[in-house]
Amino acid sequence: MAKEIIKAPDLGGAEDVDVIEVFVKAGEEITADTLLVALETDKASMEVPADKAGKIIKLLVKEGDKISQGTPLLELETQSAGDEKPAAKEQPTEAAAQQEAPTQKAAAPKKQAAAAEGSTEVVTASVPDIGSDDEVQIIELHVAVGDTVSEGDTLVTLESDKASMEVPAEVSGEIVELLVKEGDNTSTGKALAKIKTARSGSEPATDAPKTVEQPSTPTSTPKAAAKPETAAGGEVTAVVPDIGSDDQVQIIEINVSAGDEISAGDTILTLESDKASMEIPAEVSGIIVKLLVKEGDVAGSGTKIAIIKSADAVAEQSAGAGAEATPEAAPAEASAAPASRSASSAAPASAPAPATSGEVYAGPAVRLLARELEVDLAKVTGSGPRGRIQKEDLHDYLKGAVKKAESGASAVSGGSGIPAVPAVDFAKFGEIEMIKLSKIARVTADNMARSWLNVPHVTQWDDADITELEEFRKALKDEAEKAGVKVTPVAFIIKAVAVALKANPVLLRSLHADGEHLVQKKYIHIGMAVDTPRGLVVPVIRDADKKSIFEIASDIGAMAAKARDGKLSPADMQGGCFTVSSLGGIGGNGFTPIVNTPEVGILGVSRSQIKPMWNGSEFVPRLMLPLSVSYDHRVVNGADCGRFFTYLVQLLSDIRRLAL
Ligand code: CAO
Repeated sequence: MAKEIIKAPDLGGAEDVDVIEVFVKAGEEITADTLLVALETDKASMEVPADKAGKIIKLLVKEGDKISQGTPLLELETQSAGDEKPAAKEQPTEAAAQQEAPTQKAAAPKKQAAAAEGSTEVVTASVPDIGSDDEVQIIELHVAVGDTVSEGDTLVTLESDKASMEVPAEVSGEIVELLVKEGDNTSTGKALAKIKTARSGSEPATDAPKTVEQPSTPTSTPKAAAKPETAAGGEVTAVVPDIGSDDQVQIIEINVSAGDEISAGDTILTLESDKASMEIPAEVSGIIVKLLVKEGDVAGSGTKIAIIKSADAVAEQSAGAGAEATPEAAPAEASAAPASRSASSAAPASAPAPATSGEVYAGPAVRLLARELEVDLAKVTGSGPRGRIQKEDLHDYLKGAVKKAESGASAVSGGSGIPAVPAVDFAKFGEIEMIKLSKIARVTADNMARSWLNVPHVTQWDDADITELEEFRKALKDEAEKAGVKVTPVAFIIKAVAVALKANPVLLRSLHADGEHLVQKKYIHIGMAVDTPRGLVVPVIRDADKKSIFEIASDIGAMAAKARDGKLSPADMQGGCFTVSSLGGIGGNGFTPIVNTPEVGILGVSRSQIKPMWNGSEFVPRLMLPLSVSYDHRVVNGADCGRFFTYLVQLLSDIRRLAL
């Protein structure tokens, strides 16, 4: 056992980087690759993994802090030296002098140690030409020391702010040493791992490890587009830059349209090979006059992809030209461009923001996972700070999609071919905050949508005269207190509902899942909607027809308390035949409750108020309780519900009838 301070690794030279998320907490046991924090600069976001296993004693950073290389992140109680990842020693955790030692230097002495052994030789796998001198991040290690790899197996995944790429092994053999770890930065030619490979008899033994030349793969990171070709009229032709191979790769997304105004660096399109995806940025600012390729086409280094009228040319044109066409006779697409831009700017404010991968706010690990799972991150709602997409958001999205697919519903529309509600970028209109839905809220949303889409609802209204009921209830106050219960109107309502259901058993039916039978329930369990800080829950009061008002009042108090304390068990919420949803304690004149399917009826209770009622000779003040009942018209006909409801209103208006 030893205490260590885990510090921020090399952040690619960035200083004062924002900590946007802390993934761990004090007391937590972590492994050597647990993600600790997410960081963000104005250019990129990155997740910092642990390099040691152990128990977190104390966190030394919090969300919102700014950190640089070497900033202490947390205090860790490590188990033993054996828990460390081989590359962890390169992570700066000790003195400042060590922090400054670049990882590549740390790898150098290890090369000496990795000499040829017997009939095997050790070769060093390194980063192939990635098409630029820039550093890229290692976002995933696909191998561990001791793994056997075949030629072509992926060793690591690299990611820049524009592309990701997998680096394959050039030789088959056993990984004897990893020279990098996740989160490290690397670049063309840098060593990644040592692979012990069987030497064929004809090959000379090599004492010194050799650096394996990686094949040129279509996985380069085009940080800057190739110089565009300039044509007359200030138009330039954007081309695919050198992608590190002569291969043609597929265009998987076009990120702009003709008429779009773009800035240098904006992504024009995204290419994807079997090993990498890369975004091709514009080299100049201006207006897209014409796209020369479409999604699904293939492209390679030098392929012409778009004609852009440079910003300078646009400015000159609008300064110099009147209403007439420009003398250089811009192509039709060019003159159409401003028109199509103004058309798009006239689109309604609520029009969905175009979801391009460039607009997605997610860290490299999430992006990688999304690619593996073939999830369009633009469709995933982020719950992290400032809407950042986290791994759990991706999982939630997939779970939802699978659930909807399994229930035969459309993933985006809720089923029945109903058009999807478009996503809106609300942040465009003002400050927003993303609030994660609680599990209860998500379940409620699913249940409500399922009921609303499946159940043909009818809602009927009436007022019950509860003047005498209220007088009686108030008279019971002392007695109820002695019995240790609070009797609100809801206890009477649930009792009256139970009696009315017994007299009208149609409302106690459910459609059988086979679609050919009705299930007639011979018990009367009433669900009661309870509003809690975590969302709406519906505990069930069993055998309400057999219980006294005090017993029901006691059940209401107990169930409501359990619900608000989050202590309801699944059994507490199962088996209901009919639901009562009371907003009487809050207010309102009436509402249309949604049937809690597979139940077939639900009563909505609003707030009672004194109203002038005609008694045959004069208006008298009476306390009237607004009620609404919604029912499933597949099972309950209007007349069935009418009889039930009228009887219920009679019971509440004359509670002596409850005793009949
Ligand atoms: N008219 C006038 N006053 C009423 C009333 C009515 N219909 N119903 C209740 N009240 C009064 C009660 O008598 C109580 O008054 P006092 O404190 O002066 O005695 C007060 O309103 C508060 O009642 P309550 O809400 O604490 O208790 P309740 O038994 O009426 O209701 C429960 C219990 C669990 C149903 C309720 O607390 C609740 O959660 N309601 C929300 C249900 C809901 O969200 N439904 C919507 C579902 S669809 O989205």
